[in-house]
This record gives sequence, C-alpha cells and structure tokens, in this order.
Amino acid sequence: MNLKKTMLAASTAAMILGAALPGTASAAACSVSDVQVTSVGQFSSTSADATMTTYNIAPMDAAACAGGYDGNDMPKPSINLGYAGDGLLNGALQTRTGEDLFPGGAFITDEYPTSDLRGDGTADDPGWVMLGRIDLNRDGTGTFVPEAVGGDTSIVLASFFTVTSNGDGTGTWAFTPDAAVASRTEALFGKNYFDQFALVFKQAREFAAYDFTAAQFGVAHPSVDVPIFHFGGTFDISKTLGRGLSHVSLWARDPASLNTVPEPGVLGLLGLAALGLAGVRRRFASR
Ligand SMILES: [Ca+2]
Ligand SMILES: [Ca+2]
Repeated sequence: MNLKKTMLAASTAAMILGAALPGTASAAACSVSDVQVTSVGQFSSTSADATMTTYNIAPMDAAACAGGYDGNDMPKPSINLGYAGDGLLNGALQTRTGEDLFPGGAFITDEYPTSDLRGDGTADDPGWVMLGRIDLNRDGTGTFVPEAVGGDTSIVLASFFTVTSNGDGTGTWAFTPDAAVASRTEALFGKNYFDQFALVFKQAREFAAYDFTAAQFGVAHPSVDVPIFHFGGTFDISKTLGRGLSHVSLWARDPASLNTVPEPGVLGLLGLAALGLAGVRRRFASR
C-alpha cells in the first residue's frame, strides 16, 4: 500500500467534489445576502475638493459570492496589478492547501472578462488588485493597512476602508476612496480603472469572498471621468463562517480600457439610488 498514492487519490477526489461544492470539508456555503450595500455616495467631481452626497438605498445583495473555503485567503499579490496568478483572486493556488480555488480568476463573467493587462499578448489577466486589509481587534475595530499597487504606495490610502464588527458575525463596513484616486491610478490602470469590488471575510479557519459589480449601481464601466463612489453596508457571515471575524480584505478589479463614450450613468445612479434600486429595476424590467 502506497500511502502517498492513496493520499493523492483522496485529494484528487476532494478537488473534483470541490468543483461542484462551495468550499471543502466543514465550510458552509456562502449566500449573496451575507453582505449588503445599504448606502451609495458620489463625489460632486473628480477634483480633490469635491463634496460627497450619500443616499440610503434598499439593501442590495452581493452580485456573487465564493466559499466558504477552509484556510486563509493567501497568497496576497506581489506586483498587485491584477496579473494572472498574482494573488488568490487572480488564480494563484491557495498557499497552504495548493488548491485552485479561483481557476482563471474570481468573478470573471462575459460582462467582466479577463484581459491582457500585463501586455504579454494573452487576455488572461483577471484584474484583481488587493487594496488592503483590516485585522479586527477584540473590541471589533481595526485599522485598514493599504497595499502598494505596482510598487506605488500613494494610490490606496488608509482612509479607504472601515469595518466594525459586533463580535457575533455581524457588523458594518464602508469603502470610501478619496475624490482624486482615479486620476492617481490613470497611469497604471488607464481610463477604465474599476468595475467590481470584493470583500473577503476571514474567521478563524475559513473565508468567503463577496463581489459587487459597478453594473449593480447603474454605471457598468466607470471611467476616470466619472466621480468616485462610496459604498457602505452591513454583513452577517454568522451562517457561513460563524461568529468570529479575524480580518476583512478589500479588492477592486481593473478591467481593460474600453474605447467607449462615457456612460450617461451618473444621474441615472443618483436617481435610482434615491428611489431604491431594486424596485426601479423591477419596473424597468417589466416594460
Ligand atoms: Ca496577459
Ligand atoms: Ca484598465
């Protein structure tokens, strides 16, 4: 009896099962309603002195979720420009288990496909940039630690992300980039710098990732000319991950730049937000 071979067979079977099941072993399946957006804001312009107007909206579920998965959400990216294989959401194998949790990249769809960000001739780059992470203290608060983006530490500021945990698997979060961030990213990311963001919640042994798309908020493909949005919301990961929370990572996706005219989505978003997006969407859809 070759123990190594037996273990290999068992892990292969687990991987095949894992392809059909969300996560492996003890982890429960996530629900898109675990994490919701409850407010959306937008700056008055793209200049540094812009003012913010915030609207409360009908709670909006994540567009998609992944997990729960056993283990940690590692490796984090090193170059951090969304290249294929650079970081877990870009298809890197999970550090401890070697599992391919996000083959080809996380939350890739027809509307939000991979592209050739690296410029090597292959459209295989998922585009996920890790903005940073908050480790939660015992009192449910923590400080956001930004990541360098392409070696540049001036892009992501410590003010971009806050999380408050109630200690029972619930709490609130806010993604609050400054008005001028798009112009700081343009040299690295081009005109289209953002089209999805993801929150990754990690408790003691498991994690789950929750994805929101720009399309959910009425501007499917924001360009640097569209004033920056803020997003605030709630989380309840108690059914998926349990009551503990050790950290929350924040990611945003850089798509290929598009040769399209600016979308007339700014006023559309504010109107939809004020009225409650879900109801409005349903009415439009029924026409
Ligand atoms: Ca490429
Ligand atoms: Ca881009």
